[in-house]
Amino acid sequence: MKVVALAGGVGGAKLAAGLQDALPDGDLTVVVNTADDFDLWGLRICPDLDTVMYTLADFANPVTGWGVRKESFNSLGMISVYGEDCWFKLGDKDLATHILRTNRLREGASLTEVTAGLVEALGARARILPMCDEPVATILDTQEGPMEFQVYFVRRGQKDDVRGVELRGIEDAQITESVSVALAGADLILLCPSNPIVSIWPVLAVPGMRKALEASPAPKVAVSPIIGGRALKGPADRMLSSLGHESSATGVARIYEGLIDGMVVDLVDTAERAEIEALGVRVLETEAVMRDAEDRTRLAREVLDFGAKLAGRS
Ligand code: FO1
Repeated sequence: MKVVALAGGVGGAKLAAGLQDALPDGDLTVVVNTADDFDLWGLRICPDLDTVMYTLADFANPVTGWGVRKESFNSLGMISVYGEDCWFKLGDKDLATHILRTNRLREGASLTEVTAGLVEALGARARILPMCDEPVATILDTQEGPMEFQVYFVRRGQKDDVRGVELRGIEDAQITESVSVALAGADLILLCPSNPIVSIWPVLAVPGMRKALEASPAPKVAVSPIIGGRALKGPADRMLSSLGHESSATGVARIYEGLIDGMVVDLVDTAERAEIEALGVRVLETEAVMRDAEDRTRLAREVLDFGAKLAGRS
């Protein structure tokens, strides 16, 4: 079964790792948010792409979910000796990725091509595609004024209220040939349990993406990142509320209304089933928290079975 999963960072990467384990090699394509990419000290940093890539290639730091495991920070220490503010923790091994990516981009390769090279060298068993090749930047409207995503997320610890979201550069982006081909050949399309506002929405907002998704006859299934009203990780719950959505699985289903055929919710949210089904979305209730590799693979198998059932019905 050919599966395309739309994903952001840590939550999306976890489900993608389960899918990679549950599917035959080569059947999984992950389309990743690149709207939280940014430049630091002349290097192009793509946090979500790297989180997915490191996770699927078994290089990820298991504690943080981002960065490389068994990492050291000597270069960053030296950069701070030069007086720089090292608020974004780039490890020595991780730096190699950013140096090579930046160099290859400067030589003229596309982000899709550069990512494919990195993924192949690291040995992930899935295809990992950026949502687009053009730079897009998430700029958040906060009480402190417009704020770049990584400044909000890392430097200021997600403490600001988000009143609006701008995807700067999105109008000049376009769906890539690789993403188009993957979506056209998909038997199942998944929206991973990533932040619906700043991880999945940028992917959906790439010009041509909605049309390609709607043109695909494959069932589309979202896995709720909100469990019992709370985000397992990150600021998705507070962001949903401050932007006028409900911080619940139903709130997420409403955001995806018209696009998804199915939604996977945690057992603690079974009371929401009727409300979600009223949106024309079928519901799978299961244990949706992924604590370890076993959970990831079990959830992935259940999501795949659910998708296959939906495909059979349509
Ligand atoms: N997240 C943090 O909370 N603090 C960091 O210092 C940090 C460094 C970092 C370095 C490389 C990388 O690929 C990711 C990194 N992240 C860090 C995670 C990342 O910025 C966020 O999790 C995502 O952008 C949100 O999806």
